[in-house]
This record gives sequence, C-alpha cells and structure tokens, in this order.
Amino acid sequence: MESLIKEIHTAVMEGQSDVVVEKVQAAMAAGLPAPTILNDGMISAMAEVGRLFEEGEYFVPEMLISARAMQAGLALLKPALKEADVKSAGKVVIGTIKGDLHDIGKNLVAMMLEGAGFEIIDLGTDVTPEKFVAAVRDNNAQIVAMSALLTTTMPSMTVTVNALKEAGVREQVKVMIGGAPVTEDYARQIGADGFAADASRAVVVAKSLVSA
Ligand code: B1M
Repeated sequence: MESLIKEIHTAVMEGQSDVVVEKVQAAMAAGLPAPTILNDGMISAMAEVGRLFEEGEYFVPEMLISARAMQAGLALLKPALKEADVKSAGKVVIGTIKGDLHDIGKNLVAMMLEGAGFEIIDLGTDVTPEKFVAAVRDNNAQIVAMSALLTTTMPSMTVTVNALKEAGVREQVKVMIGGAPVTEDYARQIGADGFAADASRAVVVAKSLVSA
C-alpha cells in the first residue's frame, strides 16, 4: 500500500502521466482512500516540485509535465474525492486578461492551484471584465486570478478591478495577478490583494489570501 503511494509520488515528480494513471487506478482498486492518494501521493509531490523549482533544480518544463501528470491522476480521483467530501481550499476564478491569448503560464498556475486543493473556474484567454464579474457572482468565488503576458493588456487588470467594484462584489473576493510583465508594485498600484511571480508562489499567495 505504502509503496503504491510512494510510486505515485515519484511518478508525479517525474511527470510520468501513464505511470500516475496506472498507479492511481491500482491504489483505488486496493481500497486506498482518495484523500490519502491525493494528499500523500500527489499534493506532497507537487509541493516538492514547487520547492525544487524555487531552488533552481526544476524549470518550467519539468513543472509543467509534473502538473500534467497530476492532472491525469486528479481526473481519476475527482469522483471519489467528491464522495469523500474533501474540503475545498477555496474557489478561484482564473483567466488571461482581455486582449491576451497567452495561456501556458495561466494553465500552469491553474494546475498548481488545483493540485493544492482549490476549485478552479477557468475562463480561458481574452477574458473581459464582464466575464470575470459574472463568474465571481455565479460561482461565489473567493479569489479572482488574472494573468497578463503583454504590457499592452496589463491595463485591463485595472479595468477588471474597477468592474468588480462597480458590480459591488469587490469586497467578497481577493484579487491576485501575475504574468511575465506584472510586478508587485503594479499589483499594489491597481489595488490587487496579491501578486505571484510564478506558479509555485501563486499557491502560497492564494493560500494566504483565503486564510487572511
Ligand atoms: Co507572445 N509575446 N505574443 N506569443 N510570447 C511574449 C509575451 C513576448 C515577451 C515575446 C517577446 O517579444 N520577447 C512579447 C510581449 C512583449 C510585451 O508586451 N512586453 C510577445 C508578443 C509581442 C506577442 C504578440 C503581440 C506577437 C505578435 O503577434 N506580433 C502576440 C500577441 C497575441 C495576443 O495575446 N493577443 C503573441 C503571441 C504569442 C503566441 C500565440 C505565438 C504564443 C502563446 C501561445 C499560448 O500561450 N498558448 C506566444 C508565446 C509562446 C510567447 C513567449 C515566447 C512565451 C510565453 C510563455 O508561455 N512562457 C513570450 C516570451 C517570454 O515570455 N519570454 C511571449 C512560459 C510560461 C510558463 O511563462 O506565461 O510567464 P509565463 O507564466 C509564468 C509566470 O509569468 C507566472 O507563472 C507562470 C509559471 O511560472 N504567471 C502567473 C503567469 N500568470 C500568472 C498569474 C498569477 C500568478 C503568476 O496569478 C493570477
């Protein structure tokens, strides 16, 4: 039993999706509880990936393939996790800002957040302020997460923050932003609650925002 969890852990760290699928199926068939497989096998592996990334031993490609491997395992666990009533870390509405089609970093952030137990409502790319507002209302989200890769699309983040205020929902959500040209200073300037420079930091920031 324990060795299956270890094998899942290693396969997530090494980004071996097919092995993760095979071992998660075996663990479920062996009767291991879904939260144990998730927490001890997968989330702990992603935490390790995040640590290795911060230490410069893993790079974006490794993080991305680990995240994909985790997604493959998560897809199998999802129905069982619902039954087991695992408490969500919070709901996050995420999207790449209006005018911007870059989604690799945003997807990575969404995957890492999902891996850390957040429920993700992914609005995709080129997301208008109106769509962000509607998604916050419809889903009763705790966090709005915006990504921008172009200096020309960054101002849409301010427009979205203002749209949340105008719609009267700004007080019920925390806003976090990121993306290559985005900075901590910029986040402060536009009245966002948090900024993260990369996907592993995004998990830390999101956790601190929901517990604040
Ligand atoms: Co574009 N592009 N691109 N591009 N592109 C950049 C961003 C650019 C820097 C390239 C360059 O000139 N050196 C430049 C922007 C210049 C600027 O504004 N300062 C640029 C440009 C100019 C353009 C076009 C305008 C080119 C053109 O058509 N003339 C055009 C715009 C299209 C549009 O969006 N409207 C365009 C198009 C494209 C492609 C479609 C071809 C493709 C995107 C494919 C896709 O995403 N599906 C593309 C790509 C691939 C890039 C580069 C090469 C790589 C981006 C990437 O995926 N990085 C990029 C150059 C670069 O960044 N060095 C470039 C990997 C990814 C994992 O990192 O997205 O930074 P990143 O995400 C990181 C962090 O930023 C952070 O975490 C992630 C993981 O660590 N993060 C967050 C991201 N979002 C976060 C949110 C958070 C927290 C952290 O909280 C909510």
